[in-house]
Amino acid sequence: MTDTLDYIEDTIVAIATPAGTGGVGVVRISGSKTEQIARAILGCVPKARYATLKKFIDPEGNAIDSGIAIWFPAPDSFTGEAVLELHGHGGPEVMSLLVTTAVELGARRAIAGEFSKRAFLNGKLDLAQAESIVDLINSGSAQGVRAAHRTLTGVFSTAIHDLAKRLTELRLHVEAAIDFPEEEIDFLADSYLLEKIEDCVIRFKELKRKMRLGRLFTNGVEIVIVGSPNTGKSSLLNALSGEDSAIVTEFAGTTRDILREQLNIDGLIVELVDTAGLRESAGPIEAEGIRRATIALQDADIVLWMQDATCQDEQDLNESLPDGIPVVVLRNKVDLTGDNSGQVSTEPVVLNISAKTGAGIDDLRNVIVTLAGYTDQGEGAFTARQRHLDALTESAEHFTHGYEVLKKEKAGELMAEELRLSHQALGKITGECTSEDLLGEIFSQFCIGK
Ligand SMILES: Nc1nc2c(ncn2[C@@H]2O[C@H](COP(=O)(O)OP(=O)(O)OP(=O)(O)O)[C@@H](O)[C@H]2O)c(=O)[nH]1
Ligand SMILES: [Mg+2]
Repeated sequence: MTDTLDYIEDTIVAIATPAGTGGVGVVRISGSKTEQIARAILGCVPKARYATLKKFIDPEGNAIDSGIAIWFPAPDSFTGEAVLELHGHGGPEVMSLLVTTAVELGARRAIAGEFSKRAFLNGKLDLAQAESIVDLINSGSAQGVRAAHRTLTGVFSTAIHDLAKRLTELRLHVEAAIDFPEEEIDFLADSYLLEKIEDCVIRFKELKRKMRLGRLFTNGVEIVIVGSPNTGKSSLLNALSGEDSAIVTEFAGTTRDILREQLNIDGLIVELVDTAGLRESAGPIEAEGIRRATIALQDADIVLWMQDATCQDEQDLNESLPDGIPVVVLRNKVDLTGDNSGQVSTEPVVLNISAKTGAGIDDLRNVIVTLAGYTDQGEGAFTARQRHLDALTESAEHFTHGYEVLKKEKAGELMAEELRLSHQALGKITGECTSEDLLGEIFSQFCIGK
């Protein structure tokens, strides 16, 4: 922890608003020297948590700007340290001069995520809450914003703490029983114990379901359209996005580069990828396009396999598709065949569509939302990340293993140990049990000034 202590002694400064020009720009300073820096720049320490109009003065006594200063004495600030915010005019040069002035007065430029890391280290936020700040800022849908905000306010962390509390109670119960070795303990006749175990099993399942959904808010889903040339892949990209982004022609082999469009389907963020048509005989440029299409397929969460419904001998792409990824077969151009549009089979999922007229496209949207596992959870939804899901899975595995050894071998000690490990894995989510390396990795994804 020496690293962390050294690191937290510095006073840090950064521009908190985006780069470029704007009506207002904010410079934030946090740390033990903030009070003396405030005195130098403002001539006084402003009244705590009040917006005070002040001149901002450099060390030579020249006024840089006039604006609003807000002073947050420790520990009542975002970072838990003394913080000064200078709201000036949002020009790059003004902002840069304010930062340089703070540096001359003893602050150092903050690195990415440093303010949030301090908030975490000072117990203002747990790790899941701190991560949700990035998710909130980057969110691409209104539902995602609300879910990230719920995580920030602790809805997700409370669910984790609640489960952790139940694991502790179980562990104490099992440990208390094994403290009396002279008595023959029949754990499986202990209805209190069995009820608690059952309750945890349900909670693990429910949390996993909510976290999978939560991960959709942060990651979205990647959907790759593949198929033979000229089947209408690019037309579908245009139909789903409502934009004329991809070139569509009647010639096979039109698309070569990978094309990406971001969509928002009822709050589900989708990265839609259009690729070159897959075929054996292709020139060098198209062959490169096909190679890229094959690579794009490896990252797909869902594959849309485009077929031309007017064509009898559709080539079989099964070999090229990745294992275990849901595939939706789309029979396109049904405006020419006269077939009804919409879903025609569920196993495999097959839909009749027309990228040209838009028939069946709404059905496709519904299928995508269902396959992604996305449901509008309203008030209950929160954001989560793969890291959180991995920790929950690890925790659930220890729990299940503990229960199994209890059932098979009546081994209370082993159950207690597995419960301890299960609890410890949960702690990784909120950061009670996290290495310095992981913290570094997490906070480096933040922007500077956050
Ligand atoms: N009638 C009809 N024509 C369509 C439909 N979808 C696409 N087309 C036509 O089919 C031709 C090929 O469409 P694209 O969208 O370029 O097909 P693609 O699969 O992207 O083709 P490549 O990029 O060459 O692999 C164009 O002439 C489109 O207008 C449809 O639903 N109905
Ligand atoms: Mg195309």
